[in-house]
Amino acid sequence: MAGRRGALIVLEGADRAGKSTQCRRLVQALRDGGHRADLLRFPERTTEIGQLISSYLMKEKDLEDHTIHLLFSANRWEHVPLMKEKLHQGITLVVDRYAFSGVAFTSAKELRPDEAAGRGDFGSERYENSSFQEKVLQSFYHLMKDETLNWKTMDASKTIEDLHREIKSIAEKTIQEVHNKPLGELWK
Ligand code: Z5A
Ligand code: MG
Repeated sequence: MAGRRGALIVLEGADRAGKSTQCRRLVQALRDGGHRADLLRFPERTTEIGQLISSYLMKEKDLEDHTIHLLFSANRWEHVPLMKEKLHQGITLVVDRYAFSGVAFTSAKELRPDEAAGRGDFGSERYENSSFQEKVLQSFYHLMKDETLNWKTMDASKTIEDLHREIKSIAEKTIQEVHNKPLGELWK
């Protein structure tokens, strides 16, 4: 409907929580329900900045901590004009990680930089070890105290189907609630 904006729906969480699975399912379900919806992910590895980030995560490249932090941030900023345009056009954006990951991962490094690298058992990418992920989680809990953002917590141990139903229902409600509200700005 004319003048209705889309909602910005971000899924955040620890490694392997099921974010990508749920983002894909949500976009499909929203489209099936007649909504206009697009999927975005960060890092978006296809841009030049994204390729640098990807080689850092795959440990092919070493980058200084501030440098990689700013590259993750730049990778989001390079998509902001398109994101705003889509939201104004009434397209809901389902985003697989966003600026909260940027804060949570960098601040987890600052807590104990010595533990940031070199542990196995999770996956082979940088950051994929359980003690680091625990710090990331604490950082997410801290960020969730910001009541200006409409956070909902999901229990990622539920089945894919149950989580999908919950997330879809929250997303549909949110789309209705924000459609005539102006776009806000994060951390301003
Ligand atoms: N990072 C950063 O440092 N700074 C930033 O600014 C940003 C990111 C934006 C890469 O992110 C890294 O970048 C990440 C944060 C950092 N480092 N870490 N960790 P990524 O998003 O590309 O990758 P990831 O999030 O680490 O991992 P992931 O593999 O994408 O996890 P996921 O998307 O949450 O999970 P999934 O792929 O949907 O599911 C994983 C598996 O579990 C899969 O086999 C599913 O079928 C299964 N699954 C999913 N849900 C369930 C349920 N409910 N039950 C059982 N099994 C399930
Ligand atoms: Mg993922």
